[in-house]
Amino acid sequence: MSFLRNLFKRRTKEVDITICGLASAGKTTIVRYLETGQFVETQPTMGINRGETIKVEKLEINIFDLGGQDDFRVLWPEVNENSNGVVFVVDKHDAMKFEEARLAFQEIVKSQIHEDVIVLILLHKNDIPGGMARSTFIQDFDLIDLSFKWACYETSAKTGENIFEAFRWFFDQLMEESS
Ligand SMILES: Nc1nc2c(ncn2[C@@H]2O[C@H](COP(=O)(O)OP(=O)(O)OP(=O)(O)O)[C@@H](O)[C@H]2O)c(=O)[nH]1
Ligand SMILES: [Mg+2]
Repeated sequence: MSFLRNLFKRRTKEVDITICGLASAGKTTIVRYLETGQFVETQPTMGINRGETIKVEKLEINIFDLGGQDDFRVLWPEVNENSNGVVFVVDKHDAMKFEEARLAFQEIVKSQIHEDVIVLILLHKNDIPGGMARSTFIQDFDLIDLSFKWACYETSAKTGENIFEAFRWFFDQLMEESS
């Protein structure tokens, strides 16, 4: 019996995650950083980009990197509906598009994901000085009222700041959820 239990314990679990956010927020750059451990120049994502499957302990993580341009946002609901975790990326310096980002985020949490989905919000491009402060962002983005398991990190794919910490938290939650 314990042999069987060990056998099952060792089996990997496959999870799907999506990376959403407005165009140019930095989604693909973050995915490439996760894959290569360094900053890589990217092209805008046309539609959906299926990234590499990342293996973390017992998890096999399929990454769906979504194009943020207006035309591609119609594709988000279907992918989000099947995902175990959502990463939402916001360019902390793009004040003009902040409201648009907030509405896109609200749409996801209100109608595109089921209740046990893990939500990671990245206030991104933190290597550039200034931009929205994390505490203001948490308030203005209505994160406090969120009924999901969530966390918000300030990140940079130029310096790698907090990328490991943010995804460590995210993958830990996904592991807990799927064990
Ligand atoms: N300074 C700085 N620039 C970044 C960072 N991350 C991404 N960028 C830049 O932001 C621009 C857009 O990056 P992408 O990763 O292609 O953005 P995206 O969110 O995937 O955009 P779409 O695919 O169009 O939705 C590129 O010029 C990146 O080099 C960062 O942490 N710091
Ligand atoms: Mg992209």
